Amino acid sequence: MSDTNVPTLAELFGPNPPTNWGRWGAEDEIGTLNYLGPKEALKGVAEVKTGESYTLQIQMGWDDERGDPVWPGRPQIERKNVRDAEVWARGETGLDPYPGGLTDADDVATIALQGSTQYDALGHTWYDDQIWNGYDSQTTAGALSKASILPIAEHGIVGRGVLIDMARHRGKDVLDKGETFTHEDVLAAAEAQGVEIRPRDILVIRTGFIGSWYSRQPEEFFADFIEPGLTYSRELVEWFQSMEIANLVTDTIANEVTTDPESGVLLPLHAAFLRNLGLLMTEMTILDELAEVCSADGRWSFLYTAAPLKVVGGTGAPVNPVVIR
Ligand code: UVW
Repeated sequence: MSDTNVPTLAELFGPNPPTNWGRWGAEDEIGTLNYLGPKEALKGVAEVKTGESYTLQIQMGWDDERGDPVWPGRPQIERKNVRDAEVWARGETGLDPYPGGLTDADDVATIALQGSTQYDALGHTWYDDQIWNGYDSQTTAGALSKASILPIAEHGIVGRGVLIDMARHRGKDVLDKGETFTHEDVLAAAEAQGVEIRPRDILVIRTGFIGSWYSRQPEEFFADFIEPGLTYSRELVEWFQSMEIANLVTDTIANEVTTDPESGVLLPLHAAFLRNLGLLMTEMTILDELAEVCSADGRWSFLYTAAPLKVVGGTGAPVNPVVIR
């Protein structure tokens, strides 16, 4: 026990926690993405019936005053034009006019790579000095030399996605702050929706929380900050492992209830999933429109594709997943 009476992650998980270390070799950096090959891509394609497509990324730089719903302490995106009609007119581009008269607008942005809809690198979070697959946590210093977002981005993510609308299942637009659910709740919601969660699926879970950012005041959204989400248990981690779930996608900033209500540990599933299972995590998607159309025709499975940016050494990367139904 630490002096706060909150157990360490190792204490919480107990002896021999579920792990996939070594499963894909000592050099692996993509974890459960190994589950997604051509066969799984075709299982996703088989779900396409009408060809409609939906994007799951939130807008970057939605509102200058309120900003985007980033994890407390992370900076907002700062985007600014370096060339546009006015800059050209003032002669401040530092360039000669382009031969032929072409004129352009150009901009630069400073962004937190974890500050929008994003894939986490497997080396993003750890405990006890080891990241995914047993690599030393010192490999994260300066830039991730192991288990960065790059190999995930080089691979891309394509497979059968299934949406579980936990908010709708509980008769709400948005789950409450700190409201938890388990894999058994997910299975019950799937049954109620009439959809099967299959091995190697990309599991997409809607809470309504990110969507609610756009109609709530930031002070209220972040007050006593605790998101709704999955809550840790060994059985839950074993279920994800035995189902070979390839990717967990949610519409919350951190994919799980922020603080485990029983132990007080912050984000234990980040440790159990990213570090121990090598399970891909995708955060801050917006799922409200997708949930509406799935609910309207009762089809909750689809082709899911995503291509996070190829950031060398990155702890994560922004992404705009595309779902095709
Ligand atoms: C933290 O890193 C705290 O959370 P996330 O993975 O949601 O970015």
